Amino acid sequence: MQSKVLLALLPAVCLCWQAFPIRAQQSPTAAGNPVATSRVAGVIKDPSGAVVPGAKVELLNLASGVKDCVSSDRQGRFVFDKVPVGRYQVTVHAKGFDTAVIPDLSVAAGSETDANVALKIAPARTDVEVNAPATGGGAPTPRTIDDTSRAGSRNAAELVAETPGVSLRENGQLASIPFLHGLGDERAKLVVDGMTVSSACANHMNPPLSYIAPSQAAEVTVMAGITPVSLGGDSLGGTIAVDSRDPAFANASEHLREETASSGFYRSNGENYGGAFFEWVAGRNLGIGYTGSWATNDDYTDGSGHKVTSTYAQSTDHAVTLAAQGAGNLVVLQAGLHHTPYEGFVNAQMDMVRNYAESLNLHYRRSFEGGGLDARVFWQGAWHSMNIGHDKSTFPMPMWMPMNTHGRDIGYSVKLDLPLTDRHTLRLGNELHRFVLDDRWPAVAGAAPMMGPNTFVSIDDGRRMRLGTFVEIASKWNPKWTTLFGLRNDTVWTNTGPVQGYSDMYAMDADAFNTLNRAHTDPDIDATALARYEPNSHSTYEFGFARKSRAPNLYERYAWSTNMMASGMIGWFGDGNYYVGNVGLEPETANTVSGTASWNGGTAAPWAIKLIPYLTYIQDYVDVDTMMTTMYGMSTFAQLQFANHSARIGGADLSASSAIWNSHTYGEGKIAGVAGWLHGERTDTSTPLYQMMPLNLRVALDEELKGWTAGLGVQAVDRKSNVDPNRLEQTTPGYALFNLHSGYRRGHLQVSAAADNLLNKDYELPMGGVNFDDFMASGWMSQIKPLTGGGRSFHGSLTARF
Ligand SMILES: [Cu+2]
Repeated sequence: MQSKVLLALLPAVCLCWQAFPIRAQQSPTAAGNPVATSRVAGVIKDPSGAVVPGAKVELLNLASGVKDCVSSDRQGRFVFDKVPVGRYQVTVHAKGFDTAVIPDLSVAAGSETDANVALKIAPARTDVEVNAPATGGGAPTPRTIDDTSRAGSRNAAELVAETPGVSLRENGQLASIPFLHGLGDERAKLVVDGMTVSSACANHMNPPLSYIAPSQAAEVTVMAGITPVSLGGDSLGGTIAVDSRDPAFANASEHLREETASSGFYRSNGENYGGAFFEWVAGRNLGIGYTGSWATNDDYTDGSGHKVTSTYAQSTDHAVTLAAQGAGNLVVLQAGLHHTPYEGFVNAQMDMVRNYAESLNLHYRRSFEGGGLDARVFWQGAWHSMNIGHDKSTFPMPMWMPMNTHGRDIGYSVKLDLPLTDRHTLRLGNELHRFVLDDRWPAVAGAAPMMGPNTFVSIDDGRRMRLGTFVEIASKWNPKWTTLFGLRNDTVWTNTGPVQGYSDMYAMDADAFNTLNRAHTDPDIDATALARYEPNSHSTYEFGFARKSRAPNLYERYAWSTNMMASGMIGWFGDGNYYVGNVGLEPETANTVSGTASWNGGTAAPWAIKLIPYLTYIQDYVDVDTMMTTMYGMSTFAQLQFANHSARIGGADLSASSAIWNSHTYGEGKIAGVAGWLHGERTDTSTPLYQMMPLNLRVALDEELKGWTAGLGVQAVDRKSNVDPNRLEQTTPGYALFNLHSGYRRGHLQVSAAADNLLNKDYELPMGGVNFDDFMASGWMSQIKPLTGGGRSFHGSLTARF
C-alpha cells in the first residue's frame, strides 16, 4: 500500500494527445525510497501478423494515474524501462486500426512483462470525437470519462456536451436530451451498456441516458453524421453509446482482484449533492461487483437571482454485475434498479412524481484470430408516474392529474466480425428491439366529465418492434486508403389497442381512432459508403454518404385526442404546445453527405485541426401542422398535429487544439476549441426547424503539472434568431459564460473544484424551451418566456480508489 502512495509522487510528464509522445522522467521517489521497477515490452502486429511501426503505446499506472508513452520502432517493438511494479493499462493507437487496450497488466519485480498486441483493422468512420485525434479521424475511439468530467456533469447526457456536433435540450436535471447535428431525442440512437430502450413517457421524461448516472459511466462514444450501419437503426443524427466499466479479472500473478471506489460531490447552486460507491472482486475466471449512486438537488437560481422552480430532482441507481471468462469467452450479466422519487420539469405542464425501472442485460463475447462474436439479450421494465409536483401545486389553479405509464423493452443483438482476407473485414449482424407501452390516466374524483368518471386510456398495449439486419465490409486497400460499405434493413411494426376517454365528451375522437386500421409495417433501408484517405501522417480526409431511416414512435402515430387538456399532456419539446398524433405518419429518411478534414503538426509541433461539414436532406421529416392556436392571458399556444414534411439541415463543426508550453517547471499547457454552426429548415415552407442550436464556441485553456490540473473555459453562444413559427418558438439573445476548474490527483485520491458561470450571467437557453412554471404561477396570464440557465455555481468533488 505504501508503495502505491509513493508511486503517486512520481512526476507525470506525458500526456498522450496528438502524436506527441515524450518519455516520462522516471525518478526516484520524493521520499528517496527505492521502488522496485521492472520492464514492459512487446511487439505490435496487424491481423496478417506483420509488425506495425509508429504505433503510440501508452502505459497508465492504475493506482497513481501516472502515464508514459512510447512509439513502436521499425520492428513494431516497444519498451518501457524502469516501470514501478503495480497494475497498468496499456493502450495502443495506430492509424487505420481499432484502438487496442490491455485493461489490466500486472508488472512484477524482476522479469520482463510481455505486452504483445494484435491490432484489428478499423472500419473507416466519421469521427466527431475531439479528444481522440491520435487516430487521425479513424475509429470512433471511446472516450474514457475522467473524474473531472463526471464532477462537471449533472447527468450522463452532459458527459458529451462538449463534443463537436452535440447540443443538449433541457429536459429535467437527470434527463437532458442530446442532439447530433440538429437531430436529437429519438432521431439519435442512444445506447447504454449495449441496451436500446425507449422513453416510456409522453413527455420523454425518462430517456435512455437517464438510466445511467455519471458516476457509473466509464466510456462514451459519440458518432454524428455518417455512422456505420452496424451502429444504426433509428439513428438519423448518429449514435451515442455510454458504457459502464468492463469487468477486470485477476491475472497470472494475482490471487484476487479487488477494486473499490467511492465518491461524493456538492454543487452550490440548487444544493446539488450526492455520492457513489463501487466494489469489484474477481478471481481469474469469475467476478462480482456492485455499483450504486444517489443524488439530490433543489431548484436552481438563474443569473438574475430568480429561483427557477420545478428544477429539483432526486435519483438512486443500483447495479450488480456478474462476469465469467475462460478460453476466449466472456459472459457478463448485469442487473439494474433505478428509482427517481421526483423530478421537476419547468418546461412542461406536469412533473415526474415517480420513475422506477428494473433491467437485466446478458452479454456474451468471444474473440478469435482477427475477429469476434458479440451477442446480447436485454430487458427493461419501467413504471412511470406524472402529476403536479410540489412547486406547481403551490400555484393558483393547480391541477391534480395522475398519469401512469408502464413500458417494457426487450431485445437482442448478434454481431459477427470475420476477417475475409488481410485487407477486408466483414461484419454481419442481426438485432431486435421490442417496446410495449401502456399509458393510463386514472379518473380524478369530482372532476367528471373533464377528468372522470373513467380512466383515460392514452395508449393501450402500444407496440413498436424493430428487427434489423446488416452487412458491412471494412477494407484497407493500402496504407493510404480505407473504405467502409454497409447495407441494412430495419423492419418496424407498430400497433396499439383500442382507447377510451375520461367520459363521453372524448367519445368522438376515441370511436374514430378505434375504427382505424392502426397496424403499420415499415421496411426501411439504410446504407453507408465512406472512404478515408491519409496521404501522410499529418493529414486525413474522409468523405461519405449515409441514408438512414426512422419509423415514427408510438405517440407520433397514436396520440389520439384532440381535446385541449388531453393534447396538452403530449409532447416532448418543452414548448408548452398541444400535440395530436397521426396514424398515417410515414417513416422519415435522412440522406447525409459529410466529410472530415483533419491536419496535425506531428511530433515537432503538437497542434491539430479538424473540420466536419455536413448536409442532410430528410424526406418525410416528422414535423407538425397547426390545427389551431389559443390564447391564455398574454401568451399564445398552438395545437399541432404530427405530419410529414421535407427538411434540410446543413452545418459544420470545427475543432482545434494546440500545445502552448511544455516544461518541467510549468508542466504542459494546451488550448482547445470547438465551434459549431448549423442551419435547419423545412424545404416546403422555408421556415426554420425547431431548436436549432445557434453558432456556438467553446475554448478551454488547460494546464497539467505533476497531478495538478487547472483550466479556464469560455462558452459563447450567438443569438437564436431562426425560430420555428409553428411552435411559436421565441428568439434568445447571445451570451458568454466563463468557468474555472482545477483538480489534483494523489495516490488514491482525486479532488476537484470548479466554478461555473463565474460572472453570474443571466441568460436564456436556446434549447431550453419555455418556463412553463412562471406562466402557471401567474395564473396562466403572463407572457411566457424562454427558460433561463443557472447562475454562478461552485462545486467540489472527492473520489477515492483502492
Ligand atoms: Cu412522463
